Amino acid sequence: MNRLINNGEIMLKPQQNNYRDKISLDGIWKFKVDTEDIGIQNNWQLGLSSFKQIAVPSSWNEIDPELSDYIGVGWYQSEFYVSRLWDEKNIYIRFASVTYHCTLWINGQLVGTHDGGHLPFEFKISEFLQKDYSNKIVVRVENELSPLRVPPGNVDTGSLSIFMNNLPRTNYDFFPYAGIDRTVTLFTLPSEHISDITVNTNIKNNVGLVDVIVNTNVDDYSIYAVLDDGDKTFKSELSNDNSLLISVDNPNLWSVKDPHLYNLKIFLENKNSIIDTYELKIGIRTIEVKGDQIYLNDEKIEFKGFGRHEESPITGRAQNLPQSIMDHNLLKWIGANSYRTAHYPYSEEDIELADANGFLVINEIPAVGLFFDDIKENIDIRLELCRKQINTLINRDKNHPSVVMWSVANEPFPLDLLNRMKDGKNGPADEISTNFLNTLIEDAKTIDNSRPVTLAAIHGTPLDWLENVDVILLNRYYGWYFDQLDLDGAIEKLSNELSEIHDKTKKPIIISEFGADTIPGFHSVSDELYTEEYQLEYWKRYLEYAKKTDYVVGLHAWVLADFRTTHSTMRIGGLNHKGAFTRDRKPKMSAHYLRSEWNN
Ligand code: GCB
Repeated sequence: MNRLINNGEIMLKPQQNNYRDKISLDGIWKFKVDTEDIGIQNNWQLGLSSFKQIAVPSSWNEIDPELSDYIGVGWYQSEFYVSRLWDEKNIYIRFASVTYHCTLWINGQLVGTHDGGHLPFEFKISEFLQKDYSNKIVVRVENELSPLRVPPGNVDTGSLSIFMNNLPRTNYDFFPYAGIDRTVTLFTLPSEHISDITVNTNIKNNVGLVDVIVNTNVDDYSIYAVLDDGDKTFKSELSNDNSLLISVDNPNLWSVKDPHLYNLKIFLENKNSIIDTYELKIGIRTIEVKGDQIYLNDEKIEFKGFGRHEESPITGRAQNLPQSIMDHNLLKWIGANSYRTAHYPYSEEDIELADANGFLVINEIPAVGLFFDDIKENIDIRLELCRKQINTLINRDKNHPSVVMWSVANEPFPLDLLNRMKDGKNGPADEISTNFLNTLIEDAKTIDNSRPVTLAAIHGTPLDWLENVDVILLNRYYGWYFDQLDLDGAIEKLSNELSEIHDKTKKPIIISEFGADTIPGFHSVSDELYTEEYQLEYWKRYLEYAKKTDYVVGLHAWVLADFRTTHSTMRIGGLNHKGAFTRDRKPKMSAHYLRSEWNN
């Protein structure tokens, strides 16, 4: 059986140039649900005899009322021809994301499998293809919730979900959409090619230093790079090893106000002729943590923005470029400069938009709902999945200037969570969970030592877990889940807690979530939960507190827009209503308030 090309280390995003080609397989595919999971034994991999239509990419739960809550097995089928021009080429297929488990057959032959959503994977398929006839592609997708997956579901102990009584039983607060949810691409590579590029930038005495590491599958080669921004061109020396340096005098730095991008083109040569090229957009910038502050290009930076969800009606969690652009426009409108990819990696296009729009992105793996009240073997399974996700995410996004931080988890649940929450104590953690999180932090720093690493911590998180992060992210709901309607008391508790954490850690703090469910159109002249007035007042208090607290270097309101989650008594209409915008992106009162504050 073909295997994944490499374990977590994905290839460069497909592109079209003189040496490479690509075609999209997106469109309307055949689709069949397999509630009894009988497809394999009945040879559905050879072709579906009956079917409905489905869009690729999409989340099947949003487009078929019968499948709204269905997260079992679904089968996809399509057909494609490969042009004669590709005859001698190495041909690959790339899925930008399939949630959660994917099995691929081409012309009835098993090509390979992959686990985990939100990140790309590829298979080499040249040997499975036929000439003069179309090629049949069949994909089995399965999204069952399991405590042994990341993110986990159907968990019985050690987390909040048992009290939420939610359905489907995720261990997290968003809907577990299923399907081929991002684009599917066929692409070719020259047999001798550039396999990876890593760009790091630095600034010394007004010279931008662009360090480029180029990996190839060739033994004897030379490489060089050309950087340009339309106005000026900078070229590296020719090199016979894998590193290049380009110096840029008076560089146009990448910043929030002026997200200047350069085009970097790498040339691979063998015996003086070019055999491959690859282009990417880069920004020259630095990001550093010094003391309890964060610096972009040596200037203190304050994060203003949101935790988002990459979802909307009709497309669910699937790639939706108009929605991405709209969300970026709303972030600009409201005066935000930053967002976190809560709680999974977003599409590559979304991050490209952030590069172009000057947003500071905290990029998170799908490690949400992690719990440790379990046997060591199971915890280790989840650890390995998270490690692979970090590896893949960093490989995918390491060259984006907008990505300024890696988040290795959202709200891992410490043992004894509920008691910790009740008394607000963050006493010591057990060794297993601490080692787990330290391994993830260490991995991220080893793969990429140019960016700060963090995790988003729930109320009651042990301080031991924050020892190795560079920036502390705190999700806090004083005034909503705690101290409802008592915003004075809420802010006092927030301030006391953060001051204690800061005293002990001396690190920068970002309040990475704070919010109140708000039903659009609910109003009251007196304090009332769920009203637009309460959300506005709640966010106002947090903003006022942060303004006067130097070590709070950022606020990410939860959440940009209302989003679909699981059914529970906590979630009216199956939605989390903490958005500044409704799910169809209409502003609530508080959106106008944030806009006036953040544009000031
Ligand atoms: C959190 C979670 C987020 C939830 C949010 C809420 O702490 O990180 O996923 O949606 O709270 O609204 O309860």
